[in-house]
Amino acid sequence: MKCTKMVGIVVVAAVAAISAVAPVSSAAILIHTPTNNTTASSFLPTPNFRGPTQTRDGSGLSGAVPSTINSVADLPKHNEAPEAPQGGMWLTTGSTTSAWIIFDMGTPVTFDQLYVWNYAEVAQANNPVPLDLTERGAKNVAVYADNNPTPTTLIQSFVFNKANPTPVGSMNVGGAGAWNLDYSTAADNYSLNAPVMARYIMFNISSTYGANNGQYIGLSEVRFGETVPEPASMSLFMMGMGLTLAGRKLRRSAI
Ligand SMILES: [Ca+2]
Repeated sequence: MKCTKMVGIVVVAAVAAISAVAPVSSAAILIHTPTNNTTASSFLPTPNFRGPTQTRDGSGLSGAVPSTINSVADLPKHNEAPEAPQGGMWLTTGSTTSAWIIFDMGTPVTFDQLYVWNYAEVAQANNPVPLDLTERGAKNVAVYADNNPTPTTLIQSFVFNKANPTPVGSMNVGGAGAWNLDYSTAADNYSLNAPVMARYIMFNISSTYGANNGQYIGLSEVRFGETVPEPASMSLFMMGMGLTLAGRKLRRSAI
């Protein structure tokens, strides 16, 4: 009888200890990157090339995109020097009031999170006054997704935030070519009401934040997230379950 009590105390203490070290948050997010087969209704050609694949190739990002994150804060920022906006973003041709971009994931993937770095061009080198070209960012966006190359299944509609670039370093407005600072823009996170499994994902963009400098529409970078149980907390949970079951068995044996 004394032995049974001791076993019970040890098991309870062990389970309590495991619970104490288990992470509070039990979710991690897998990041899915579209393939290079990403297309759009239009894009600026060379020499100002801003093709749709520049939303999936990491261009403009300050670092590599992790394969797993815990929150949007784990994603790198988009850094864009005003002299070289063609390096890292997608932009339609001008006089465009709506646009679409279709991401081919290569194979059906499950996603329940969108990560969007909206269009973050700040100014042009030859302009004495900075133009707010973040107005070109996608605003009203309907997300379609299924396994058709042109998806027809409406999943959910969003209002994307306008990019909010933060200057890196001190502002220099000394004249042409003097916009020599970088701008840093964080990703925004939008959650779907329920997970979706699809190969093709389309953003149908019906508005922007303004018509500054010719009514273009663009995005800087996009990723899709899949919320999954944290493997570490799952194994700790299983260990706890195992100890509890072992304790019950021992108690039964002692009786
Ligand atoms: Ca980019």
